Amino acid sequence: MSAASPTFAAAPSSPALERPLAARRPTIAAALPREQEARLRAIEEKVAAGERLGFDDGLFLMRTPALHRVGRLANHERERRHANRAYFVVNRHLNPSNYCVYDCKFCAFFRRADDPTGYRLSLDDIRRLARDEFEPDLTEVHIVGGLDPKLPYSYFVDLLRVLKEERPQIHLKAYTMIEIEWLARLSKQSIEQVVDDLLAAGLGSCPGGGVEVLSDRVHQAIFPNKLGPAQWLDTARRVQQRGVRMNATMLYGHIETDDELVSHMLQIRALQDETRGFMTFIPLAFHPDHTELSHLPGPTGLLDLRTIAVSRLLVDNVDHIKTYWIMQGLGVAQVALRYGADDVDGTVVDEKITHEAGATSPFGVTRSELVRLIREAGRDPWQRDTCCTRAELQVSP
Ligand code: V47
Repeated sequence: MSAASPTFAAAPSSPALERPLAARRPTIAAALPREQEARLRAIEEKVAAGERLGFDDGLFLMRTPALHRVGRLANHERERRHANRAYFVVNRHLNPSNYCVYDCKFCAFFRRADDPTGYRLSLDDIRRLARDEFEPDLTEVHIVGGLDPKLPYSYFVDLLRVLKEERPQIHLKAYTMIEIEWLARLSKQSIEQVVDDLLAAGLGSCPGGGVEVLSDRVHQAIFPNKLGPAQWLDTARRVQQRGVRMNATMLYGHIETDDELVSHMLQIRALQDETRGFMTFIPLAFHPDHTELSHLPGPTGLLDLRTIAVSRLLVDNVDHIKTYWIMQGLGVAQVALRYGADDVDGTVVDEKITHEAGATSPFGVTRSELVRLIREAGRDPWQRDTCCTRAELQVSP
């Protein structure tokens, strides 16, 4: 089912698609000049006193050479909230179609309408998949796909219904704000009506993808046709007010600046103050292969760890920080559990979006492998349900 990756012409020359000079990353150092040392101490004291960090604090943490101190601070905060637990879920991904009307420059997964390498699963395909291929201990299906103009509104609703008919116990984490807004336009209904239809069909919660970076500049440069920051926030607010919980992601390691990442985290934090509907915050590491941004190097392991740590410290009102091992790699994910992350997503199975863009991580791991990796990192593996309302220690793999 997985289609061959498309190739793109030579890297675009537009300055908007380059990394800005302001995005240069610091080198790592243990000792700091006196003024910076005082600044970091002040932040450490704020965290110890339970005081909220601000924009300037976040920017300092994104730039200080003392990365490992930032990690230690985030780890302290993570252990205060979750002790030695590392949560995971037994899940799999389902991408119903890769045809998409949008053409985001960071995406290698989508296909244009006339591309023979595209695919579209029928509802019968999905029923067969659920019947024959879903693992017996699966608790969550993560559903996200392209905005395929050939699929009617009823398909998106019936897809949930079919899965619930086959496997009623499984939680359906389905459709990003991009899809929800598309479905509202497609059906000429309000966001609220769409959410009600999806809930009636079996929607459990929404995944956090599609937000990318909440910055008008980045929006214009790399995903101008898709929802921008204001519309994404408005849609998320309305979906949460309808009673649906969701995650929030942040795509980093492309053309964004540190200011834009910090601003993104604070915008999610501000919405969470209002709605309390976000379950998990998930930094997503950009993979450049076969995208229109393939001239960019993508993030390093150090940026992965820094982004996790700063997320833990800034997004103080979202309970969980997830290291998405598919994108960050299993090795970084293990270290991230000591840099602020308390969740390692899941078994995943059949991941396509990142692998189309050159990911070298496995397509999924078994539950016992995930348990082993968590234990090796010195954490206690706690299997959870999607909304983390139930979690239990895994005594044996
Ligand atoms: O929306 C697309 C991103 C997202 C690339 O909610 C890319 O629990 C890196 O949102 N390199 C899909 N990232 C994945 C996602 C997700 C993953 C795990 C858990 C949850 C959750 C959500 O991946 C897309 C987009 O933001 N993406 N292309 C790329 N080349």
